[in-house]
Amino acid sequence: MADDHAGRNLPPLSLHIPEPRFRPGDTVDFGHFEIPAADASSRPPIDAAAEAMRGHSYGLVRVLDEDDRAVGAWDPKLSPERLLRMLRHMALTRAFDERMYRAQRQGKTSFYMKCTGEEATCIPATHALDRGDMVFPSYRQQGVLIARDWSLVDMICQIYSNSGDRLKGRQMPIMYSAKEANFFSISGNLATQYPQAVGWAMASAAKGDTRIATAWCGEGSTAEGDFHSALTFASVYRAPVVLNVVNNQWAISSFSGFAGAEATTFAARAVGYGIAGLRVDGNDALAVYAATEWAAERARGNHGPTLIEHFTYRSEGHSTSDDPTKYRSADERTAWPLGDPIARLKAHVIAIGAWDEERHAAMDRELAEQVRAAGKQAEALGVLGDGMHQPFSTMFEDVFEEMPWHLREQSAQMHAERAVSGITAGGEK
Ligand SMILES: Cc1ncc(C[n+]2csc(CCOP(=O)(O)OP(=O)(O)O)c2C)c(N)n1
Ligand SMILES: [Mg+2]
Repeated sequence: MADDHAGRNLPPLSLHIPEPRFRPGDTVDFGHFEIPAADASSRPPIDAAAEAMRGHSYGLVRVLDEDDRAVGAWDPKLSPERLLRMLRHMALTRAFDERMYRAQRQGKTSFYMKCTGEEATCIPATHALDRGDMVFPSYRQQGVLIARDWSLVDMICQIYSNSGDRLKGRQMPIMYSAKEANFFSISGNLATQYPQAVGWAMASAAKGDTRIATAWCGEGSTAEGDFHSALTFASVYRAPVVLNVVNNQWAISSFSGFAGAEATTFAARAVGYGIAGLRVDGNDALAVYAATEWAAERARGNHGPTLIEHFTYRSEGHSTSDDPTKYRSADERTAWPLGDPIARLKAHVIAIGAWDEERHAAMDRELAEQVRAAGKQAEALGVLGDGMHQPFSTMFEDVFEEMPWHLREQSAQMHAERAVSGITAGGEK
């Protein structure tokens, strides 16, 4: 066949390869990032048509202004008691992260992930939900468990895969599961929690229940197919679900541009699916509370799902296995213009006269001691660095109510082979 383009002297096709603005050693300037005024965003009625909310997918819902005051239509007007409880949960999460990070460095566990700088993306959200609402978290939402006053000892036993670990050492450290806290098991397979949350929400509606579902994933994870099929189902059936995207701008060493951030916002994914989208200052605890409250009320009133993008910054490495100095400028953290979420909430409660530096310092000391004591209690039940604390045979249990023949066979074979190697059935070595 003749080549239609022959002789037309067209330029060769090429691809656009995204490149982050700053690399190690670069001077960081976030001047291109326009921050709207804290009172700039309107608060639509909870039954607003999705298309009327287009602007909210490209704007930035904010509440705390430059003088640390709560302003504008989104001010959730929380009591000082509620603000201080949120502040305490955020500070406890940071203290927990600090200690567990050090525990990993001391060889007590193999792996840990911090959420430093992102505490406001899930703790105020949890405060705005009902305790019965189901949470489908990613691996960086330890703050949800802490905001639901879950036992720190239980969390650390899981991190140490010790004899107190309810999950019997079968999950990677930090992949918690807490049914009583309505906190679904964390999976390392990115975005799987999105279809699960939408499915749970649809089942809740099908049963005529009143509980809604929520999910969190990172901005990088929005590139997964699961994210998109979940949004289709959520839109078609108007599932009662709140879908959170934590845009911390990094997916391990890949910057957000590889998930589409150069072309549009993550909240704007909602526009294509015909659902409500809100882009929120993820370091403003009051804005996150207000957005979640709005979306939860919308879902509970059968007005449909909401996609919330929390714009924030991953202050530290992706995990204890990562070294961010290799791929991004060290100045990004300090130059990030939306500040630190704990410092901002603290400044607000001080500005309204409900708190002061002395009480904050005393609280930090108390929380560090609470985490230390929980760590000691968990350590008494063993640490991962000392070897296995659960009998091998448990690895075949608990999936089926009655163990099927092929698992019985595999279990017997394992015990036989270990016996040949001179290892006892429950032995750890
Ligand atoms: C399906 C799948 N692909 C790849 C990975 C490896 N992986 C683990 S975390 C991660 C980065 C995710 O980044 P993001 O979604 O932005 O979340 P963040 O870590 O920033 O919270 C990748 C690629 C995985 N766990 N699952
Ligand atoms: Mg990310």
